[in-house]
Amino acid sequence: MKDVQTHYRTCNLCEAMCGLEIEHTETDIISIKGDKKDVFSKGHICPKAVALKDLFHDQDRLKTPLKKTAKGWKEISWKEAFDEVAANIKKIQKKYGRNAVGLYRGNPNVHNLGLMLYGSAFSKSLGTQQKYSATSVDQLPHHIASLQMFGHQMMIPVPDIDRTNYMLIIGGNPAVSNGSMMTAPNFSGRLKALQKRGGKFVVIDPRHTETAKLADAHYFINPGKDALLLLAIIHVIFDQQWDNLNALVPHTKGLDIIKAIALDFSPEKVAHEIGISKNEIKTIAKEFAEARTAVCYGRLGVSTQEFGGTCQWLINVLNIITGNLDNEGGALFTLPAIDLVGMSAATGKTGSFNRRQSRVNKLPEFSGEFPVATLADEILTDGEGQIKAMITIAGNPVLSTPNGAQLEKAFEGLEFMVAIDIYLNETSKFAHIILPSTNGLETAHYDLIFHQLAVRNTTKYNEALFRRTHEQRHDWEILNALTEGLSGQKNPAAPEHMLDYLLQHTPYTTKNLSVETLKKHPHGIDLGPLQSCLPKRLFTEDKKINLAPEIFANDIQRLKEKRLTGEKRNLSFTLIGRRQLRNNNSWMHNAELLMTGRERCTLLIHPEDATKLNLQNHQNVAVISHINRVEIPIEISAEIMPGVVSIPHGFGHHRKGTKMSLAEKKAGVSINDLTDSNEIDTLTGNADFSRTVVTIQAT
Ligand SMILES: Nc1nc2c(c(=O)[nH]1)N[C@H]1C(S)=C(S)[C@@H](COP(=O)(O)OP(=O)(O)OC[C@H]3O[C@@H](n4cnc5c(=O)[nH]c(N)nc54)[C@H](O)[C@@H]3O)O[C@H]1N2
Ligand SMILES: Nc1nc2c(c(=O)[nH]1)N[C@H]1C(S)=C(S)[C@@H](COP(=O)(O)OP(=O)(O)OC[C@H]3O[C@@H](n4cnc5c(=O)[nH]c(N)nc54)[C@H](O)[C@@H]3O)O[C@H]1N2
Ligand code: SF4
Ligand SMILES: [Mo]
Repeated sequence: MKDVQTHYRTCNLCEAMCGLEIEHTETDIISIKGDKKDVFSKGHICPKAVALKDLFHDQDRLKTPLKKTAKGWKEISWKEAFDEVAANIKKIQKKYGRNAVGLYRGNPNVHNLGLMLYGSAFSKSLGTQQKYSATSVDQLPHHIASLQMFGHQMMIPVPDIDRTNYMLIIGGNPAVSNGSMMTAPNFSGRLKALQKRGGKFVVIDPRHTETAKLADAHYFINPGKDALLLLAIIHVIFDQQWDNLNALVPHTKGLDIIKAIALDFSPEKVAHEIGISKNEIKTIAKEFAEARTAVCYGRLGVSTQEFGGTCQWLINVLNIITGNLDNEGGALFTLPAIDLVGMSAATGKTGSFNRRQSRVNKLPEFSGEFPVATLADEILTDGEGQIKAMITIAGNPVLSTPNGAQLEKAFEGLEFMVAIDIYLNETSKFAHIILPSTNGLETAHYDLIFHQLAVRNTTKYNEALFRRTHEQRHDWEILNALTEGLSGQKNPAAPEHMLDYLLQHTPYTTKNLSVETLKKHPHGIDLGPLQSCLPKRLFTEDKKINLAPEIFANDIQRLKEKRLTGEKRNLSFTLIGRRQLRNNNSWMHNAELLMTGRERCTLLIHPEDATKLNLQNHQNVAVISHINRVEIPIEISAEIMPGVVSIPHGFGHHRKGTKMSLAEKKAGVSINDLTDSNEIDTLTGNADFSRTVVTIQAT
């Protein structure tokens, strides 16, 4: 028997930061369990963590650079790969200008210390304005609301779930997603504890989700109508004079403006559109206002919709006018050991919005990026500034961004593409060179971003479990080599040294935090519950919270116009997505442990709708949007509201030329072959995944 050791680390898969206890030998994983001593997660894990073993041992995982040739993929040396990438990028930028190279960064970037630390130097070495990321199919509205109201894009209020008396969850399904923009390992356990101490939580969702099943109340809502619901709740609160800003009174402005705006949105006026009765809306408003402490939390379902920006603004407004912002049991701000907000603000960098517009569709820039919904247009539309080469880093936009088929067409025509990715998948297959990095277990881990969003301040660092082989490279080594190839300069420091430097500037000056200290605490160090920090941590110029930023106040006109035009409905359905416990966006469908059991890529449809269309459970149907058509089996369930259907995102692995053998066998279809890249929240540029109209036909 080989030497068995135990390694403790944080799971890098989702935002929950669960501590893991991994038994292993020098080369193999024996078991993966929750780390009961983890100061934050206290032993909680989900099935995905156990699949880290499958990911690690996956035969399809790439380890050496690949080059596309006429005879197929060829393994090449790292030196050859780096040289060739740098030469091609330089050639294209010389010929067409710097903006001819596009960059897309996917979700795992924010879970990866190396990509976080070396990403911006690499991006600078490209010098392009054509930058994109998964932010604009996700949380972009949160950042813009924070930038406008609190003066910093990363000042994201975090629900104080462990102390609140009432939580209103809109468009989030944390029982499955484990929470997002809110790091709270064992989210469901925390919700149950809330109920146990006499509190209540309420869910607003077009589907009776796994979270709704635990809730004290659940209301179906017509997709995309959340801005109206929030305005109606705010209307009732002002109308009944339940508003009370408490300690924030001297630190806010714009109260009269938001009051005047809400005046037009009484429950009587808007309830029929929302699909929640006026009395129910009044009940929600009353419960929220009367609770000793309350917090509203809105996630992906309200961010990726036509008025996503407005929704996130109004959620903050609701928390503020009921005196719950910056208050125990309401929404609080974190103070992480590495205080990215404070550090960036000290150098004058608080974020940016709409400094420039995208070339083709004139969409607003955010933090140096354009909305990814317009990426294909920027590649396919001729003219100065057209993208001729692409770099993707840990992203699979073919499956994860709207109108994936259009993006495939765009990628196909590129002069050069490079993918930094661990798989040959639906996106990386278009690359001329693939640069595969090490796996999560082969790299050191520190959550720079998720400590920033956590419901408690903790800090934790883990070394790599397995040493990389000589043929492999870490993500940070790849970025560093490419940066050097492009700019002649590389970062002399290793990630651990950079981390140490950041820890030296910690606000926890008495804790003696350093990488060395953290190594001695493999279960993490607790830094205490979130605390009130305003007005000290307001970064607006006048040091006031802006309750009615101009861009949002003006957007109300668009909301009103939209209401007047209305929508025609004729045996058509609104298509929404759904997350499943054993998926992680598009990239974990090759893990055996997660792919057992019945078919998961199905179209959920309400029994009444199925009867109307004369459909039987599990039969195949064609789902048709004005963009495309897919075929998929149906699952009849009263869990979804009538008039709405749902397909999980991240499937569609039938495309030719990939190397993910298990995923290909359970291919499913991609919801983003149906979604339209022109359907966006025009204010923020975020993708709108709650407006896709489809018809359904038996096949
Ligand atoms: N219709 C619809 N579309 C959606 C959503 C939805 O709900 N509905 N959700 C959206 C959301 S919230 C998100 S975040 C996006 C995600 O969008 P993306 O980030 O574009 O997609 P992922 O599926 O996360 O792809 C991650 C890629 O990174 C690779 N990878 C994994 N780990 C590593 C690593 O350590 N290093 C490197 N170099 N590569 C790695 C994987 O192989 C995969 O190719 O999808 C969005 N798209
Ligand atoms: N198991 C698993 N966990 C994950 C992921 C995963 O793929 N799988 N992905 C991770 C990522 S990248 C993210 S961003 C988070 C997302 O975390 P969540 O936001 O919690 O994830 P979703 O399950 O997409 O929840 C969105 C909810 O919004 C609902 N919804 C859709 N349209 C509307 C609407 O118009 N109004 C309202 N009120 N609701 C609507 C949907 O029915 C769904 O229940 O999850 C993370 N965790
Ligand atoms: S909930 Fe997220 S962080 Fe926790 S074990 Fe599952 S995938 Fe990992
Ligand atoms: Mo996401």
